[in-house]
Amino acid sequence: MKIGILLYPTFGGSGVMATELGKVLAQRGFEVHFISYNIPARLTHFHGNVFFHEVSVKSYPLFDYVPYETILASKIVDIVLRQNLDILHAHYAIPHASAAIMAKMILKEKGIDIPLVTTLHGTDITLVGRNPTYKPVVEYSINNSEAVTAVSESLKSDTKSIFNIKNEIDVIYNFVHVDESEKLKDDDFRISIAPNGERILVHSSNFRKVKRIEDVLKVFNEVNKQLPSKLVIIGDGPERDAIEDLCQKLQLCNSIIFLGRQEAVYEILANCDLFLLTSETESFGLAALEAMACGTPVVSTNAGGIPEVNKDGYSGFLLPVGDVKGMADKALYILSSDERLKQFSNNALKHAKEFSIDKAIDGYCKIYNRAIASKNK
Ligand code: GMT
Repeated sequence: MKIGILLYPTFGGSGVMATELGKVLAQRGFEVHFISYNIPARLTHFHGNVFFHEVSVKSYPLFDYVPYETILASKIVDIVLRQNLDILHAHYAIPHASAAIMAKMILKEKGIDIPLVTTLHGTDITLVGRNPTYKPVVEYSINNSEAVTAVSESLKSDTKSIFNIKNEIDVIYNFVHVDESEKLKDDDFRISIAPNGERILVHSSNFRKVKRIEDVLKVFNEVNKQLPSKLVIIGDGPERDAIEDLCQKLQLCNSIIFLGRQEAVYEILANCDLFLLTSETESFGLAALEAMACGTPVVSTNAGGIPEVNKDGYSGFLLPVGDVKGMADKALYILSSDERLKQFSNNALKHAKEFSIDKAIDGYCKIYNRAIASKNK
């Protein structure tokens, strides 16, 4: 089967998942065509059966804003015709599903009826998509896709309550690679970050307001008062300056290490003791699952789909959004005993295995076949 995957090429969860999915599909014999304005961040090596098509964004003096969606729709038409694609899979409704809908209409006039599968990732529904500026287009795109998937039950239910949805939404959880964590243990990392044997807490995100990174610092501050610790922060984004200012204000700069964007995220996560996820809303929380897959337990908020990923009292703990004291207490509970930390680490790894690649791929393959069959009726 030849599939066109439309995605954001950045380190955001939707782009990461779309790239990982494409790589595994390619291993299983699919011909995968990634279509985006840049090479996907997680496409770091050569993979057989994988092709990348760059959407080149050309400006014109008349445009204050380049019409990316129009350029993308034209590119999709071009690639479907040239490569003879069987199916399109859009990750994130805006603008991927909507551009694909436009491409489908153009292709239909040429006698090609290509099916579209749209995967909703979260902010395309909960933050951006529900905004009246986008809502009618997002709703139309969902209702005119041959199949729609959401990455959690929570996101499915949000989508149904925000929009007037006429078709089925299947839930396919995000997946994770779990076989590598032991191989990634690295004493040099621990010594360089925590030379005096401190515990290492970690957070990874794109530094957007929704992540409430100020709470990560506040939780860490409480933990550090009682148990000498270090905090590693992976990622970058709009809130970075504000967070670095807060770090200074709390006089924590000697204990917090900002690593910026990193490719080898698993290597870092596998050598930390506890992951903090303080988000206001999160449809799934892929960052938490990646930590768990590295044997790192998670203290998180209970927002959105996070409870479907992090099991309270088992792989970590869930607390209400903004409950800094509660999160700090639970972090201290896990970190203050070697035995307990080991138990939570084992549980986290075990629970991460539930989110297997095989389950997700089987789910997507069924949906691709169903979408294609709907065209042959
Ligand atoms: O929130 C992010 O960091 C990025 C965002 C995205 O669209 O790339 O992530 C969303 O999709 C991820 C993958 O499915 C989910 O794990 C995240 O929970 C979701 N983010 C939100 O809902 C805020």
